[in-house]
Amino acid sequence: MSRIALITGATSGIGRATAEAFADLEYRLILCGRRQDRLDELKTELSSKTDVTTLNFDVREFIDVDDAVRSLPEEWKAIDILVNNAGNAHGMSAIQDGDPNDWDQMIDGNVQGLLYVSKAVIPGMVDRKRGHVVNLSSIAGKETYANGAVYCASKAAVEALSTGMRLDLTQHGIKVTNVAPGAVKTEFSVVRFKGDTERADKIYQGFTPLSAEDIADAIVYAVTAPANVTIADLTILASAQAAAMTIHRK
Ligand code: 8X3
Repeated sequence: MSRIALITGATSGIGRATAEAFADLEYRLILCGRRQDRLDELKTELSSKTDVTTLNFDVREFIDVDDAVRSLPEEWKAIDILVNNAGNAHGMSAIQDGDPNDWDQMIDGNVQGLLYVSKAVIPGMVDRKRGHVVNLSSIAGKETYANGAVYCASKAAVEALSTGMRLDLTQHGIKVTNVAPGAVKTEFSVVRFKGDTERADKIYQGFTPLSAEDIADAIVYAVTAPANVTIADLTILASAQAAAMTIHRK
């Protein structure tokens, strides 16, 4: 039987590319996001390849997350793969200038949200004694850079959660993969810079950044590894990138 994958933040960027790659594998897809129109559009696009259903919730509201996952019909409940992709950067400034609302969005979305979806999905995996959790961290979870303290802290938390989940879940037959991308050209920087596309575009100038599809390829590698192999941690940088903020630009 085809595997069932639940992807958060599925309507854009890495989430969308992962949904498309999983559709090519004919995985049955539970696409999650906040924008029903975009979920519907993606469902229509991918339905020619595989079974697709959608769940509309904000990962930051545990009750909504839990209700949505519980509402899945019986034939969708046995989730094999959870891709904790939803998350974003909000603002980029020195700590003394940071906006607490931005901090809330990053901590609530990237950390609490990941936890809430995990809480709604992982107990079923434990009962079934199988599953694979893929957490989207970042190079920012491995190194902290100036003006990014809170975003980096939120991704450092994801790193710790991936390790902690692996410690707790391995004995239950569940794999955990931590994926840490570097500079990926998606809506990420536009969101980080609050719609300032000029500032966002500058991030990717003078080199070839990663694409969302590059990261989806890595996720496919992890989830298709043989049963005896856990891809624990993948750090993926653009070829011109030596570290988070060390990029060789032409
Ligand atoms: C996104 C990568 O380096 O902009 O998580 O923080 S970076």
